[in-house]
Amino acid sequence: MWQIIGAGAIGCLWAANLLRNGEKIQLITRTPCAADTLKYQNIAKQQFNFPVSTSRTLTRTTDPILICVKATQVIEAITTHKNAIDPRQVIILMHNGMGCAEQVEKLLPDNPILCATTANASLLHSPLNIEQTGEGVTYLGAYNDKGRLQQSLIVPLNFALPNTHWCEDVNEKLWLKLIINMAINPLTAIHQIKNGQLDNTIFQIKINELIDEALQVAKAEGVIFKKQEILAIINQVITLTAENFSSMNRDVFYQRHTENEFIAGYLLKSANFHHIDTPVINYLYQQIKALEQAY
Ligand code: KPL
Repeated sequence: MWQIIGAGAIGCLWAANLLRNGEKIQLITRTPCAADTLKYQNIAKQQFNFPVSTSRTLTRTTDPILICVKATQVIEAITTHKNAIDPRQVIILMHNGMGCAEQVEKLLPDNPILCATTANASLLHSPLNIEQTGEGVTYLGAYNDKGRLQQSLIVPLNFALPNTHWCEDVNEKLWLKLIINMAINPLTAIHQIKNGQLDNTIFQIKINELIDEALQVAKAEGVIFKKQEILAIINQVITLTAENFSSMNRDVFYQRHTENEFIAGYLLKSANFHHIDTPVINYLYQQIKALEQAY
Protein backbone atom coordinates (compact mmCIF):
# COMPACT_ATOMS: atom_id res chain seq x y z
CA MET A 1 0.00 0.00 0.00
CA TRP A 2 1.30 3.43 -1.01
CA GLN A 3 0.90 6.07 1.64
CA ILE A 4 0.79 9.61 0.32
CA ILE A 5 1.34 12.38 2.83
CA GLY A 6 -0.47 15.48 1.64
CA ALA A 7 -3.87 15.48 -0.06
CA GLY A 8 -3.22 18.63 -2.10
CA ALA A 9 -3.33 18.90 -5.89
CA ILE A 10 -0.21 16.80 -6.54
CA GLY A 11 -0.79 14.21 -3.79
CA CYS A 12 -4.33 13.60 -5.07
CA LEU A 13 -3.12 13.47 -8.69
CA TRP A 14 -0.75 10.59 -7.88
CA ALA A 15 -3.36 8.94 -5.66
CA ALA A 16 -5.99 9.02 -8.43
CA ASN A 17 -3.66 7.64 -11.08
CA LEU A 18 -2.23 4.92 -8.83
CA LEU A 19 -5.80 3.94 -7.81
CA ARG A 20 -6.80 3.85 -11.49
CA ASN A 21 -4.20 1.10 -11.92
CA GLY A 22 -5.45 -0.91 -8.98
CA GLU A 23 -2.76 0.15 -6.49
CA LYS A 24 -3.77 0.42 -2.84
CA ILE A 25 -3.53 3.95 -1.50
CA GLN A 26 -3.90 5.69 1.82
CA LEU A 27 -3.89 9.48 1.88
CA ILE A 28 -2.44 10.99 5.04
CA THR A 29 -3.97 14.33 5.90
CA ARG A 30 -3.15 16.88 8.61
CA THR A 31 -6.77 17.59 9.48
CA PRO A 32 -9.59 15.01 9.53
CA CYS A 33 -11.09 14.42 6.11
CA ALA A 34 -14.79 13.50 5.93
CA ALA A 35 -14.82 12.59 2.22
CA ASP A 36 -14.09 8.99 1.20
CA THR A 37 -14.26 9.45 -2.56
CA LEU A 38 -11.54 10.98 -4.66
CA LYS A 39 -13.08 12.91 -7.56
CA TYR A 40 -10.74 13.15 -10.51
CA GLN A 41 -11.03 14.77 -13.92
CA ASN A 42 -8.21 13.79 -16.23
CA ILE A 43 -6.68 15.89 -18.99
CA ALA A 44 -9.18 14.44 -21.51
CA LYS A 45 -11.97 15.74 -19.21
CA GLN A 46 -13.08 12.21 -18.22
CA GLN A 47 -14.48 12.05 -14.69
CA PHE A 48 -13.66 9.32 -12.17
CA ASN A 49 -14.73 8.64 -8.60
CA PHE A 50 -12.33 6.46 -6.61
CA PRO A 51 -13.11 5.18 -3.12
CA VAL A 52 -10.07 6.24 -1.09
CA SER A 53 -8.98 5.74 2.46
CA THR A 54 -7.70 8.74 4.40
CA SER A 55 -6.08 8.88 7.80
CA ARG A 56 -4.34 11.36 10.04
CA THR A 57 -1.83 8.73 11.11
CA LEU A 58 0.58 6.66 9.12
CA THR A 59 -0.01 2.89 9.05
CA ARG A 60 3.05 0.78 9.88
CA THR A 61 4.19 -0.93 6.67
CA THR A 62 7.41 -1.22 4.75
CA ASP A 63 5.86 0.19 1.57
CA PRO A 64 6.94 3.52 0.05
CA ILE A 65 5.80 6.86 1.38
CA LEU A 66 5.25 9.63 -1.13
CA ILE A 67 5.52 13.06 0.48
CA CYS A 68 3.62 15.67 -1.53
CA VAL A 69 3.34 18.51 0.96
CA LYS A 70 5.00 21.86 0.30
CA ALA A 71 8.69 22.26 1.16
CA THR A 72 7.69 24.35 4.17
CA GLN A 73 5.72 21.40 5.63
CA VAL A 74 8.03 18.44 4.91
CA ILE A 75 9.95 18.46 8.19
CA GLU A 76 6.80 18.88 10.26
CA ALA A 77 5.22 15.95 8.37
CA ILE A 78 8.23 13.68 8.95
CA THR A 79 8.49 14.67 12.62
CA THR A 80 4.79 13.99 13.16
CA HIS A 81 4.93 10.50 11.63
CA LYS A 82 8.53 9.54 12.47
CA ASN A 83 7.60 6.85 14.99
CA ALA A 84 5.53 4.99 12.43
CA ILE A 85 8.20 5.06 9.71
CA ASP A 86 10.15 1.83 9.23
CA PRO A 87 13.85 2.28 8.30
CA ARG A 88 13.25 0.09 5.23
CA GLN A 89 10.58 2.42 3.87
CA VAL A 90 11.44 4.43 0.80
CA ILE A 91 10.75 8.13 1.26
CA ILE A 92 9.94 10.02 -1.94
CA LEU A 93 10.02 13.81 -1.73
CA MET A 94 8.07 15.71 -4.36
CA HIS A 95 7.87 19.47 -3.96
CA ASN A 96 9.18 22.77 -5.32
CA GLY A 97 12.47 24.13 -4.03
CA MET A 98 15.55 22.47 -2.56
CA GLY A 99 17.09 21.93 0.84
CA CYS A 100 14.57 19.55 2.43
CA ALA A 101 16.27 16.26 1.60
CA GLU A 102 19.33 17.20 3.69
CA GLN A 103 17.08 17.74 6.71
CA VAL A 104 15.01 14.60 6.04
CA GLU A 105 18.19 12.50 5.94
CA LYS A 106 19.14 13.78 9.40
CA LEU A 107 15.75 12.69 10.75
CA LEU A 108 15.67 9.37 8.88
CA PRO A 109 19.34 8.38 8.44
CA ASP A 110 18.60 4.73 7.58
CA ASN A 111 15.84 5.19 5.01
CA PRO A 112 16.29 5.19 1.24
CA ILE A 113 15.45 8.73 0.12
CA LEU A 114 14.39 9.69 -3.39
CA CYS A 115 13.74 13.16 -4.80
CA ALA A 116 11.25 13.82 -7.55
CA THR A 117 10.19 16.75 -9.64
CA THR A 118 7.09 16.81 -11.80
CA ALA A 119 5.75 19.06 -14.52
CA ASN A 120 2.26 17.52 -14.21
CA ALA A 121 -0.16 20.15 -13.02
CA SER A 122 -3.39 19.77 -11.15
CA LEU A 123 -5.97 21.97 -9.49
CA LEU A 124 -7.62 21.16 -6.17
CA HIS A 125 -11.22 22.38 -6.44
CA SER A 126 -12.22 21.21 -2.96
CA PRO A 127 -10.94 18.47 -0.61
CA LEU A 128 -10.38 15.26 -2.62
CA ASN A 129 -11.67 16.87 -5.81
CA ILE A 130 -9.03 17.53 -8.47
CA GLU A 131 -8.62 18.28 -12.12
CA GLN A 132 -5.44 17.57 -14.05
CA THR A 133 -4.58 20.81 -15.83
CA GLY A 134 -1.27 19.92 -17.43
CA GLU A 135 0.70 16.89 -18.52
CA GLY A 136 4.45 16.80 -18.18
CA VAL A 137 7.51 14.82 -17.35
CA THR A 138 8.35 13.51 -13.86
CA TYR A 139 11.92 12.69 -12.84
CA LEU A 140 12.76 10.50 -9.89
CA GLY A 141 16.20 9.72 -8.57
CA ALA A 142 18.22 8.78 -5.52
CA TYR A 143 19.21 11.31 -2.88
CA ASN A 144 21.26 8.84 -0.84
CA ASP A 145 23.06 5.55 -1.51
CA LYS A 146 20.18 3.38 -0.28
CA GLY A 147 17.90 5.24 -2.69
CA ARG A 148 20.00 4.03 -5.62
CA LEU A 149 18.54 0.52 -5.21
CA GLN A 150 14.96 1.70 -5.63
CA GLN A 151 14.81 2.14 -9.39
CA SER A 152 12.03 -0.49 -9.69
CA LEU A 153 9.56 2.01 -8.17
CA ILE A 154 9.56 3.75 -11.51
CA VAL A 155 7.37 0.94 -12.93
CA PRO A 156 4.14 1.60 -10.96
CA LEU A 157 4.76 5.36 -11.00
CA ASN A 158 5.26 5.48 -14.77
CA PHE A 159 2.23 3.24 -15.22
CA ALA A 160 0.22 5.74 -13.15
CA LEU A 161 1.47 8.91 -14.86
CA PRO A 162 3.31 8.16 -18.14
CA ASN A 163 6.47 10.13 -18.83
CA THR A 164 7.88 9.34 -15.39
CA HIS A 165 11.57 8.53 -15.58
CA TRP A 166 14.34 7.29 -13.34
CA CYS A 167 17.20 9.73 -13.41
CA GLU A 168 20.78 8.93 -12.42
CA ASP A 169 21.43 12.63 -11.80
CA VAL A 170 18.18 13.94 -10.36
CA ASN A 171 20.12 16.82 -8.81
CA GLU A 172 20.41 18.45 -12.23
CA LYS A 173 16.63 18.17 -12.75
CA LEU A 174 15.98 19.63 -9.29
CA TRP A 175 18.27 22.56 -10.10
CA LEU A 176 16.48 23.14 -13.39
CA LYS A 177 13.11 23.26 -11.61
CA LEU A 178 14.61 25.50 -8.91
CA ILE A 179 15.77 27.99 -11.54
CA ILE A 180 12.39 27.89 -13.33
CA ASN A 181 10.66 28.57 -10.02
CA MET A 182 13.15 31.34 -9.22
CA ALA A 183 12.41 33.01 -12.55
CA ILE A 184 8.62 32.76 -12.34
CA ASN A 185 7.39 32.53 -8.76
CA PRO A 186 8.67 35.63 -6.90
CA LEU A 187 7.94 38.06 -9.77
CA THR A 188 4.40 36.74 -10.26
CA ALA A 189 3.81 36.82 -6.50
CA ILE A 190 5.17 40.34 -5.91
CA HIS A 191 3.29 41.85 -8.86
CA GLN A 192 0.24 39.57 -8.46
CA ILE A 193 0.21 38.67 -12.14
CA LYS A 194 -0.41 35.50 -14.15
CA ASN A 195 2.63 33.59 -15.43
CA GLY A 196 1.94 34.76 -19.02
CA GLN A 197 2.45 38.40 -18.08
CA LEU A 198 6.13 37.69 -17.56
CA ASP A 199 6.57 37.98 -21.32
CA ASN A 200 6.56 41.76 -20.83
CA THR A 201 9.99 43.30 -21.59
CA ILE A 202 10.42 44.74 -18.07
CA PHE A 203 10.08 41.25 -16.56
CA GLN A 204 12.17 39.63 -19.30
CA ILE A 205 15.05 41.95 -18.37
CA LYS A 206 14.73 40.94 -14.69
CA ILE A 207 14.54 37.24 -15.60
CA ASN A 208 17.66 37.62 -17.71
CA GLU A 209 19.54 39.20 -14.79
CA LEU A 210 18.43 36.69 -12.22
CA ILE A 211 19.24 33.77 -14.53
CA ASP A 212 22.81 35.07 -14.82
CA GLU A 213 23.06 34.97 -11.03
CA ALA A 214 21.33 31.59 -10.61
CA LEU A 215 23.50 29.95 -13.27
CA GLN A 216 26.68 31.13 -11.54
CA VAL A 217 25.44 29.56 -8.30
CA ALA A 218 24.48 26.32 -10.07
CA LYS A 219 27.92 26.19 -11.71
CA ALA A 220 29.63 26.60 -8.32
CA GLU A 221 27.57 23.59 -7.20
CA GLY A 222 28.79 21.60 -10.20
CA VAL A 223 25.60 21.93 -12.28
CA ILE A 224 26.22 23.57 -15.62
CA PHE A 225 23.45 24.92 -17.83
CA LYS A 226 23.56 26.87 -21.08
CA LYS A 227 21.93 30.26 -20.57
CA GLN A 228 20.06 30.35 -23.90
CA GLU A 229 18.63 26.86 -23.29
CA ILE A 230 17.47 27.80 -19.80
CA LEU A 231 15.88 31.03 -21.03
CA ALA A 232 14.09 29.09 -23.78
CA ILE A 233 12.77 26.55 -21.22
CA ILE A 234 11.60 29.31 -18.87
CA ASN A 235 9.79 31.12 -21.67
CA GLN A 236 8.21 27.85 -22.77
CA VAL A 237 6.87 27.33 -19.22
CA ILE A 238 5.63 30.94 -19.21
CA THR A 239 3.76 30.31 -22.48
CA LEU A 240 2.39 26.89 -21.50
CA THR A 241 1.17 28.17 -18.13
CA ALA A 242 0.26 31.68 -19.32
CA GLU A 243 -3.21 31.60 -17.79
CA ASN A 244 -2.08 30.12 -14.45
CA PHE A 245 -1.11 31.80 -11.25
CA SER A 246 2.15 30.42 -9.84
CA SER A 247 2.01 28.63 -6.50
CA MET A 248 3.84 31.53 -4.82
CA ASN A 249 1.40 34.01 -6.34
CA ARG A 250 -1.46 32.09 -4.72
CA ASP A 251 0.38 31.74 -1.41
CA VAL A 252 0.84 35.51 -1.20
CA PHE A 253 -2.73 36.13 -2.39
CA TYR A 254 -4.15 33.85 0.33
CA GLN A 255 -1.55 35.08 2.85
CA ARG A 256 0.04 31.66 3.27
CA HIS A 257 3.62 30.76 4.06
CA THR A 258 5.52 30.64 0.73
CA GLU A 259 8.38 28.41 -0.45
CA ASN A 260 10.70 31.47 -0.56
CA GLU A 261 13.25 29.90 1.82
CA PHE A 262 13.48 26.80 -0.37
CA ILE A 263 13.74 28.68 -3.69
CA ALA A 264 15.47 32.09 -3.41
CA GLY A 265 16.65 31.29 0.14
CA TYR A 266 18.35 28.08 -1.02
CA LEU A 267 20.11 29.91 -3.86
CA LEU A 268 21.24 32.69 -1.49
CA LYS A 269 22.71 30.24 1.04
CA SER A 270 24.68 28.56 -1.72
CA ALA A 271 25.72 31.94 -3.24
CA ASN A 272 26.93 33.06 0.18
CA PHE A 273 28.91 29.86 0.64
CA HIS A 274 30.61 30.33 -2.75
CA HIS A 275 31.03 34.14 -2.33
CA ILE A 276 28.86 34.90 -5.36
CA ASP A 277 27.12 38.26 -5.57
CA THR A 278 23.37 37.80 -6.25
CA PRO A 279 21.68 41.21 -5.79
CA VAL A 280 18.59 40.48 -7.92
CA ILE A 281 17.82 37.16 -6.20
CA ASN A 282 18.43 38.81 -2.84
CA TYR A 283 16.09 41.70 -3.70
CA LEU A 284 13.26 39.33 -4.70
CA TYR A 285 13.88 37.18 -1.61
CA GLN A 286 13.60 40.24 0.66
CA GLN A 287 10.46 41.44 -1.13
CA ILE A 288 8.67 38.12 -0.59
CA LYS A 289 9.83 38.00 3.02
CA ALA A 290 8.46 41.50 3.59
CA LEU A 291 5.11 40.50 2.05
CA GLU A 292 4.92 37.45 4.34
CA GLN A 293 5.78 39.51 7.41
CA ALA A 294 3.02 41.97 6.59
CA TYR A 295 0.22 39.31 6.68
O1 KPL B 1 6.04 25.15 -10.45
C1 KPL B 1 5.43 26.16 -10.73
C2 KPL B 1 4.73 26.84 -9.62
O2 KPL B 1 3.79 27.59 -9.85
O3 KPL B 1 5.10 26.58 -8.48
C3 KPL B 1 5.44 26.72 -12.13
C4 KPL B 1 4.11 26.53 -12.77
C5 KPL B 1 6.49 26.00 -12.95
C6 KPL B 1 5.79 28.17 -12.12
O4 KPL B 1 7.00 28.39 -11.51
